[in-house]
Amino acid sequence: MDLQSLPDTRTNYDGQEYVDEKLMVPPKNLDELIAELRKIFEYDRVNVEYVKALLSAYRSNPKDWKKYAKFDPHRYTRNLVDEGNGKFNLMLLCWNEGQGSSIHDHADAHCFVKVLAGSLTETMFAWPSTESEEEAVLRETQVNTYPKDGVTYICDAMGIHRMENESHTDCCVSLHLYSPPFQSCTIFDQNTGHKNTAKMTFWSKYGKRTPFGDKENAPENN
Ligand code: 2CO
Ligand code: FE2
Repeated sequence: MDLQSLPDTRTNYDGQEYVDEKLMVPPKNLDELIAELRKIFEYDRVNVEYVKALLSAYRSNPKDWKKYAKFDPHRYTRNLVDEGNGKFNLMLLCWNEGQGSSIHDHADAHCFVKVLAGSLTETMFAWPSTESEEEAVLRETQVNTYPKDGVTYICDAMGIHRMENESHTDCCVSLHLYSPPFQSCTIFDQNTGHKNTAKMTFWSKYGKRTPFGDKENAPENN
């Protein structure tokens, strides 16, 4: 799928009805948001700014998403909400106080994030140099904290990142859309730049705990 920001003209484009953010109708609830996302991602090219505007326009309501919000005391959880007719994976990530991810890429996919509760801190890093095999500390490029209803976007061209709930008192819930869907990513050691592959797993799917013994439920190490 060729998913990209459009040039300024935003014309001659097969997803015409989903180009102009000013024509976007705010979704009243999560079901309306999902219905709209499914329509948008039917097209081969998607306007990243339009998707960000749509996610921003949805006002988080815990009634909509609480059935997907499952926490684990030891690591953040990934909870599948919708498979977007094969075009994307939409999921709730649940972060207890202090929980965070490793530093990772997004496997050539596009990643949209909307905070539903609490706040989430993103630290971005430049890709480690591929020219030398020498160990090197990853170079930090940006740190941003997104509050409830905040939206952000990343793809591999922009760098790699770590996400964490830095709060000592509040948990965080965030909605993530990945297109195309992916099942593994590359993780990086901050101090050396060394890489590893990490399998991505779901703690629950459609509100139901992924069964024990299911290979899908192997420990997640991202
Ligand atoms: N990409 C991580 C994951 O899907 C979460 S950080 O936000 O992109 O587990
Ligand atoms: Fe990520």
